[in-house]
Amino acid sequence: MASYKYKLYYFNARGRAEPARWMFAQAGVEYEDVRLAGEKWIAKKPDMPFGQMPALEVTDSSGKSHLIPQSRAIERFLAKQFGLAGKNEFDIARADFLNEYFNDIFQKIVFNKKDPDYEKKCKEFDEFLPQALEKLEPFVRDGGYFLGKELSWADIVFSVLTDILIQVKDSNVLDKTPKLKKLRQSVCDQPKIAEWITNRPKTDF
Ligand SMILES: N[C@@H](CCC(=O)N[C@@H](CS)C(=O)NCC(=O)O)C(=O)O
Repeated sequence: MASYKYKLYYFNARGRAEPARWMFAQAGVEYEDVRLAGEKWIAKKPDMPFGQMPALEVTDSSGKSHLIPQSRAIERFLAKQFGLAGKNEFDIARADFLNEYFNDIFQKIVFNKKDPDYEKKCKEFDEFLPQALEKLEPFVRDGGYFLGKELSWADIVFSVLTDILIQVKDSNVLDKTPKLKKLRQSVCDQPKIAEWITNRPKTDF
């Protein structure tokens, strides 16, 4: 593993930065968890590629710093650094395509209660979600994770996503997909991830 210094910039929320935080926890790698709000965010926004967060600042051994925006680019980068990307090119592609599908699910979650189409979108999501989970269930391999016995960033991103699903839907959301339920539990039971979940800052989302 290259010896880099990491700073992860995001708001004081789990949101789109949380999978990266779980990956740091699992790898046991130190980083600065920078949480910006108000004036501090307004001052920093112009420095952020695309004016958004999360962004990961990586300082290499020569002191040069590299700013990586976009949550999934950050996760892919960390997956490669931490040995969570998959061991061969097809497993790497499998973790990639699963993560694209998780993002499809994430983007359909209706967070904004003030949206005039809130009820309609919630209804659509309620119909979509069980079908999406059913489609994912066969992708859990015999070893218990999406790539088999080996934990990957796909398992981590999925488990963070299910946290949100449990919060916005209900705690039984995975009851009809036992393999996914077990996978999530195995990820949450990883000692370093469990420690992060217990000690992380408490935020609404
Ligand atoms: N596709 C980007 C989306 C980033 C994004 O939407 N960031 C939001 C927070 S979740 C943001 O920075 N909002 C503040 C702003 O746009 O000023 C990613 O996955 O990182």
